[in-house]
Amino acid sequence: MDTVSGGRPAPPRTPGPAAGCLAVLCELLRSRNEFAGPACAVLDDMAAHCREPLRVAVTGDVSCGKSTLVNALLGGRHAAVRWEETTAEVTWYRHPSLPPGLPPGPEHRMAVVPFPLADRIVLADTPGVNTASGRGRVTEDMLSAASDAAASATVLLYLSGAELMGGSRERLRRFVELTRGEYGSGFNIVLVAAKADTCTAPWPSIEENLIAKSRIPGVRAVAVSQQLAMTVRAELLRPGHLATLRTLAGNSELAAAVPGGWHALELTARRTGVAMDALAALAEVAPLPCVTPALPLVADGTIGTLRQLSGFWEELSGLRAVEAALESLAEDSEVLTVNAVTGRLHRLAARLGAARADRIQRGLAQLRRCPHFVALDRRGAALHLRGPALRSVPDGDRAATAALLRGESDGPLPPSALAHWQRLAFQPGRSTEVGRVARLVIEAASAPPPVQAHCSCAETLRKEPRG
Ligand SMILES: Nc1nc2c(ncn2[C@@H]2O[C@H](COP(=O)(O)OP(=O)(O)OP(=O)(O)O)[C@@H](O)[C@H]2O)c(=O)[nH]1
Ligand SMILES: [Mg+2]
Repeated sequence: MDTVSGGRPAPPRTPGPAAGCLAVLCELLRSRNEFAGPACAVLDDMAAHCREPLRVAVTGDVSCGKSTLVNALLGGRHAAVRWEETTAEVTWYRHPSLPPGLPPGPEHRMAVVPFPLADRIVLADTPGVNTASGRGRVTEDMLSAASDAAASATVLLYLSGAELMGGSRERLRRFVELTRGEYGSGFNIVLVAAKADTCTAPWPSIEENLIAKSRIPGVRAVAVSQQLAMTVRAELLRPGHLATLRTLAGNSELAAAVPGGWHALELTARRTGVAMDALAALAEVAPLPCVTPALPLVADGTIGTLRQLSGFWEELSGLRAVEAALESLAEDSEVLTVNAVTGRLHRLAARLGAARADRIQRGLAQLRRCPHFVALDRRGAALHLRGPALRSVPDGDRAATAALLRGESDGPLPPSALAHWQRLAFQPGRSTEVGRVARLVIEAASAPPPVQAHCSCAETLRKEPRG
């Protein structure tokens, strides 16, 4: 992870030049008299959305462990965690150097925390979607087209159990609609099989099942024990925990009782005269199913220090996989953010009536001619290469094509890859998205990357007659 000295995060990264042009459009619209009133706040937030690192919201049912995961990602106990409905508002955790900004909606608040990924993401903790108190409405608003806060986050970390219930599928489907770009979406969703330590099935099979059940192309899934992740990242491990692990590892009767759960361990501990408070202290920081795989490594000396234990549990917790997914999404922050904010602008236009809608549409049409947007179109297509619709393209050809579309390769596309795309571009019966990607690849293979040094969006947009 990128951190500057002292463990502080590197300076925040903005999504990129196309998002910058979209921010200019939002700011110019906001400065016009005809957009005075409630639309101002929404346009302000859209401009901020374009200028901040990737906005990620952690969502899911009440008490599924959202705040625990947020704390693990933040590396400290910032969000309250309890075994009952707890989180009552949306909190956006942001890099200390970002402008303070205004919260995207009522019942949202901002908090400054220098967490490891703060240079690449802004992280929101949210109330559970199915609260008894009704506070989940603020989260549902972020996922519902009718609200100004809809798609105020670009990426969802959606927590569920090992199964994806109907309500969750419907929410995810709506979010895809809110944030989809030209080439479809789903690339901006990470399904988290939460409290995976409580599941008996192997974690990889849970992840595969979630992806299949979501029926959303492009989603990723990670099984996570957030409790273990928080223990490691919030540095809650103490020498006493390691000493208790050694006691368990050195006593075959006790070690055999651990997989049976707390009750079995308690009975055995009482019989063998082992102190219960030490076992309870260990179980508080590490769910017992995560203790089991550590025991042989403690016994054979592979885990001999707190640092080694911490590294082992960090990997086991699934947190690194979540961070890897977020880092990879942050690489596509520009295209994902522009998709989300463009959708927000279209929905605002639909609510504001014909004259103002026309003004917004003219601005967006102008942006589509901007060289940064042409480049972005290609990056969007590169993102689509990761999805299942293009699995027929061999891996090597896919990698070469992605590099070409991202402007990262100088060389020509291998002839085999070009032939593949030519076939896909004009094959009848192909989905329009596949055909569109294929035609973009062919265009990119024959035309140099668009010049990105300068665009005149801001000047052109400013010349629009004032209302
Ligand atoms: N077994 C297990 N329990 C966990 C895990 N993560 C969290 N918990 C427990 O689940 C309970 C709820 O955790 P929270 O993080 O507050 O859940 P939340 O989703 O933020 O809850 P709300 O804010 O009320 O919606 C707490 O008692 C946590 O200790 C985990 O990975 N495994
Ligand atoms: Mg919470």
